[in-house]
Amino acid sequence: MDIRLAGARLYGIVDRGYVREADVAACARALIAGGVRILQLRAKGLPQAEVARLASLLQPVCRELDALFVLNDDPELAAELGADAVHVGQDAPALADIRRLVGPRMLIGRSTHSLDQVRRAREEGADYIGFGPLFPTPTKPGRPAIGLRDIAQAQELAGGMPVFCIGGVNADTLPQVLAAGAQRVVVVSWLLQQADRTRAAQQLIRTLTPS
Ligand code: TZP
Repeated sequence: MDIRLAGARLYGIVDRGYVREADVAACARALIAGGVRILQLRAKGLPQAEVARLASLLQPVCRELDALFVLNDDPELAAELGADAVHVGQDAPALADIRRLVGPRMLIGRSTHSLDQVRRAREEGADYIGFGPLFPTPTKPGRPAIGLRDIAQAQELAGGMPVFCIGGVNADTLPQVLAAGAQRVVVVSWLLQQADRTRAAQQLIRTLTPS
C-alpha cells in the first residue's frame, strides 16, 4: 500500500463550494502544514477545463509538500493530470473499468454508504473507501445520515483497506466517531471554515493519533 495512504488518518478536501479559486493553493498549504497527507480536489458541477485549472493550482502544492493529490469524480482527467488517486461515487462504473482508464498505479477510492457497498468495494479492489455520511452535512444537503452503528463492522469487512469515515465529522463529533471504531476520517466543511486551518487540522490529528 502507498505509505502516505497507509499513514493517513485525516483526509482533507479542497471543496470549491467552500474555497474561492484564489484561495485554493493557500488552503492546500494550510491543510498539509496541519498534517493532512491526502488531499482531494472537489469541484462539483464545474466543466472539466475549469477543474483542470483548479488542479493546476492544487497539484503542484501536493507534489512540493509530499501529499497525495486526489481528483474527485473524473478518472479521465485524473489520468491526464497524473493524479495520485481518483475518488468515485456509487454511480461511477465498475472499478475494473476505471482501472483500465487510469492504469495500474493510480489509487482508486470509492464512496460507500452501507455495509453491502463496503463488501463490494473490497471485492472490486478499491484502494480505500469513504464511509458515510455519518451525520447530516451541509456539504451533501438532503443526503440521509447512516449514523455510527456500522462503523466497526465496516472496518472489519474492509480488511486492510483503509476506511475514511465522512460526513459531519468535526472536533466535537470526532471522539464519538472514534469510539464507534473509526480510525480515519474525512473532514470537509468544518476544517475549511476555520480561521486557522493548520491549527484545526493539527487539533484533529492529535485526537486521531493514539498516544
Ligand atoms: N460524501 C459523503 S458525506 C460528504 C461527502 C463528500 C461530505 C462531507 O462533508 P463535511 O462537510 O465534512 O460534512
